Amino acid sequence: MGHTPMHTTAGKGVELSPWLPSQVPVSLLSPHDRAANGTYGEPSPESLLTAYRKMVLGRRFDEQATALARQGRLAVHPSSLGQEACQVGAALALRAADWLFPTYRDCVALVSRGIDPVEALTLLRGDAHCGYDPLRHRTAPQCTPLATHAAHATGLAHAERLKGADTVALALVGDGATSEGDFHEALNLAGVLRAPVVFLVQNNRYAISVPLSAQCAAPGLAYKGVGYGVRAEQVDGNDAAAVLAVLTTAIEDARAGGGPWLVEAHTYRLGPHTSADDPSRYRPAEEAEHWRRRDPITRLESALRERGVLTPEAAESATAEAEAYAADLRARFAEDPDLTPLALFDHVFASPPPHLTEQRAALRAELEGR
Ligand SMILES: Cc1ncc(C[n+]2csc(CCOP(=O)(O)OP(=O)(O)O)c2C)c(N)n1
Ligand SMILES: [Mg+2]
Repeated sequence: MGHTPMHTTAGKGVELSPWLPSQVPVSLLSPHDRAANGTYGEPSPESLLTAYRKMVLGRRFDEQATALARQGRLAVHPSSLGQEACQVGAALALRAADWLFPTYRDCVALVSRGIDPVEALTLLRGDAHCGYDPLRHRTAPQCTPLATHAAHATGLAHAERLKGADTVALALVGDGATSEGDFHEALNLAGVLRAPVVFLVQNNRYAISVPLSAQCAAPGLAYKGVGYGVRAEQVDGNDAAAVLAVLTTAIEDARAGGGPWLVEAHTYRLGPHTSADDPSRYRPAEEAEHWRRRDPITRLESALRERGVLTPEAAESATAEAEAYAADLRARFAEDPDLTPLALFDHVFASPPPHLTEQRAALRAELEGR
């Protein structure tokens, strides 16, 4: 696609259409408007089956993590329930050498990338580090400060291109995070550098208890791209086929030199903000019910069954695989982690400043009972 930025010249208008998203979200499983689907080819039956298995696995993992939080084995759990199509789509659209920049919400994206589930939950278990090796998995630590990782993704994408690699970076961002200054700075820089970075906004309608309408007046979050020269699209975020198709197009276009993309996925957080929240206090039950009927797993499952791609045996085997995965996670969480307090100082500075060296020595002396 590769659009070149055009600036307004006196007396001449600017053709905005190349930058703007489709008027209605792209949907392949239940298309409202086929024109909106444009050039996004339907993913292969094999890749949709893979997405289905990973979504079933991801949901079971997520339910298990919520249970572990209730048992006090995790400090808290920000569930991905309802957002599996976005997170699995993101993981599957990336190549192994690409980089993922996730938030606290995105554990299902982590395990879908092949990160060990115990490692994916390590941070929430009270460890100071992210639990997995970011370099090995080409996955940044889960980011809790909203949107700061959008700038990191832009910087990494730009740096990789300077090194001659064809890496793409994908940053997962929440709807609330698109109101943060860091998000706008990252988009601006990405547009100027034409960095190979894709921002996927999981618009789940809420930033904790704040509905989108109370914190953003834009006609849609995808429209935030045009102001920065970032190509934008919007997609039905509960339609795994559409998410996979749009993200694959965006990622491959960015890789080919087409510049950055902003993709808004319309979805819904079916559970609480975290295991410490009660969403019934701020959102109507009918709203959650409406979205429950658009469950991304049920929708993909029905479509694949109708097409004869998913047999009852294959569905059962996906469920059995997910059960075994959860059982293994439970077993490995039954023991307390072996925390090493001194590790707090690792991986922060290549050459630690003197005051940290001193603090490390003091902690060591305390641990040794000196
Ligand atoms: C810079 C910053 N400000 C405030 C917070 C507190 N906070 C944590 S999650 C959250 C809501 C984020 O909402 P959204 O971006 O929509 O993501 P979601 O939790 O819905 O996935 C807020 C305000 C934070 N983590 N970082
Ligand atoms: Mg949100």
